[in-house]
Amino acid sequence: MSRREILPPGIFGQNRTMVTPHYAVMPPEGILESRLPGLERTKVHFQTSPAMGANFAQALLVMQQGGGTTAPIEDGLEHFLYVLAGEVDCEADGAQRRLGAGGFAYVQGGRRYGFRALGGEARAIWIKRPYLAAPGITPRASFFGSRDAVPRVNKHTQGRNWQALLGEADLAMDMEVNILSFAPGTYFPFVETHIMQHGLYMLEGQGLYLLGREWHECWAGDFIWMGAYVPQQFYATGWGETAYLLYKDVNRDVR
Ligand code: UGY
Ligand code: MN
Repeated sequence: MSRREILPPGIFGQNRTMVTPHYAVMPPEGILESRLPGLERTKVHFQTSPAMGANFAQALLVMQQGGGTTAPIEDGLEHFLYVLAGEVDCEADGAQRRLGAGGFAYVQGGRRYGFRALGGEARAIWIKRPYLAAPGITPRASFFGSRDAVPRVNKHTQGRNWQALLGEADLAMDMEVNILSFAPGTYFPFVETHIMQHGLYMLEGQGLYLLGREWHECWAGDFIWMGAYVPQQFYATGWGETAYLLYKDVNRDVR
């Protein structure tokens, strides 16, 4: 009997999953599905939630043809929906948009919205959290956008570009969602340690992620949660461009 036949897969030598109080690395195959009332023909693969220590929830939604919300969502939270594949018909605050891959919707806290995969199976990243109001600040209204229409900005590091899907330094927002892209071999100029948390979904490519004191290998489809202050650094490997979708809580004081 070969070694492969006697060992269950993914236990010795090849298990990349790591969940600690400060961060988590989760390859997609181990993230089992949930079903939720109000979502039909939709598998919800929760990647993080307050149960992990996160100040937001993030899930991969896999919607069958015709799947999605059965009635408008009204949970008091702000939402972000980013389509990875397929087409999703979304209605938010009375406006409608068919979102293809790279299309997204931001839904202002407490506003009604819904979505359906009418053109076949669709996959999307779903982020939600309570909106943190701030004195004298008017919250931003719901809006739609698309990855292609958001400028790629090179801030400082050669080979590393930002797309700020929800804008940047907008005090009306308490979160950002950015796409960071890396040319092969690119790495951060320093190890970051900051108060903001992250939810990271690897869109394309691969690399090595430093979290705390350990390096983790990450591939497209993986999820990473980074808690506040976790030391972080990324080194893109492989031959093509690497990109990840990155949630970040911003613009609010300690409470
Ligand atoms: O903006 C950020 O905090 C980003 N540079 N962090 C990260 O990619 N881990
Ligand atoms: Mn960071």
